Amino acid sequence: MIVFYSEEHRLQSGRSELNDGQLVPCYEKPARADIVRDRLDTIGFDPVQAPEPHGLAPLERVHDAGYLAFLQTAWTEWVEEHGDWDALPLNWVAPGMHRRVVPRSIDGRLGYYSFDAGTPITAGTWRAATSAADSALSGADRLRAGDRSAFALCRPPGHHAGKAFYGGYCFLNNAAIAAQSLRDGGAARVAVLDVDYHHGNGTQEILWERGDALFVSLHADPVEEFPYFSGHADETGAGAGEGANLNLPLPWGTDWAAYAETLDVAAGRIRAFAPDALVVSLGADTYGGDPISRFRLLSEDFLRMGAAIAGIGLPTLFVMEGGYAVDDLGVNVANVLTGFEDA
Ligand code: FKS
Ligand code: ZN
Repeated sequence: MIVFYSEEHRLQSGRSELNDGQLVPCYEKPARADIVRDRLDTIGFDPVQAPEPHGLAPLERVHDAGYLAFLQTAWTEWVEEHGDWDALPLNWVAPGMHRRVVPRSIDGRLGYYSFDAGTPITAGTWRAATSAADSALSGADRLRAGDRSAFALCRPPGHHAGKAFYGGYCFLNNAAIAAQSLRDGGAARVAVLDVDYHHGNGTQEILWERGDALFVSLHADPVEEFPYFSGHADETGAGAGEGANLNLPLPWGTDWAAYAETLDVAAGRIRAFAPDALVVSLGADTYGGDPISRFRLLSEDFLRMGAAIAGIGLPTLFVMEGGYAVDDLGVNVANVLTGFEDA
């Protein structure tokens, strides 16, 4: 399984996020990708390659042009206004207010295009985010060339980013961009399986009306967990996409026994959809030791997760999402990949 990884991930290194009422050091930090890379080296996993640059076109297939333009200039505009400190939004639209007019003010536009205060835009955000999308796109290229699997070690992550919004540490939706690229490369149908602890609200929004792309997600129930306003079981898609969205919310405290049963349900739905390829949004924040999450998977459970995903029997692109127990993240992510390969 080829691994795509870009050193440019380091350019996204935010100083702080707003968490539990305090500005705290960002959980989503460069050490996350480093430790996964190191672990793959240690176990002698398949080669790591830098991604090919794919340019703007494949991003424009998924994201709004105005949003992409905003992301490219936001940092420069912010620094001119406020100086050299992470750009964080402070205001959002509420019911009865209006989104008709895109604010000219950079502060107004940060709020317009985001949904949380945990996702700093920094000097290197655009380059890091595009390098992650390039890794996902390079992985999709490998599947198209006939590989059984590939791993895109993306950072920053992507599954909370929608057509025209960022949040939850995500700017460009790497998984959706890869899925779209597989479609454009000739796959008639694709499925995205999201095993990150948090609901992939961005992927859901992007694929909501799509009958050619199935989105299936296991995640902490939004009644008690971020992103709170997306991820309920009755969200099933609309229009041509009605029935092509399956949310499987699980309670805090979920362990492997309950998780595995639900993963079976997910696998059954994916097989019934009969896609040509599978994209896995791979977060390891379902781990019991994760500092911001509340599931109870053990490191060896991730081997079983990889084997279960292999059992779906599809060409599979793994795309890195969350996971914040940095010391154990390398082992947990590598376990999914080796569990898949050894199945
Ligand atoms: C905890 C607050 C948590 C934000 C959580 C973001 C999760 C991001 C992620 C991704 F995969 F995108 F990285 N706030 N008190 O793990 O889903
Ligand atoms: Zn997550």
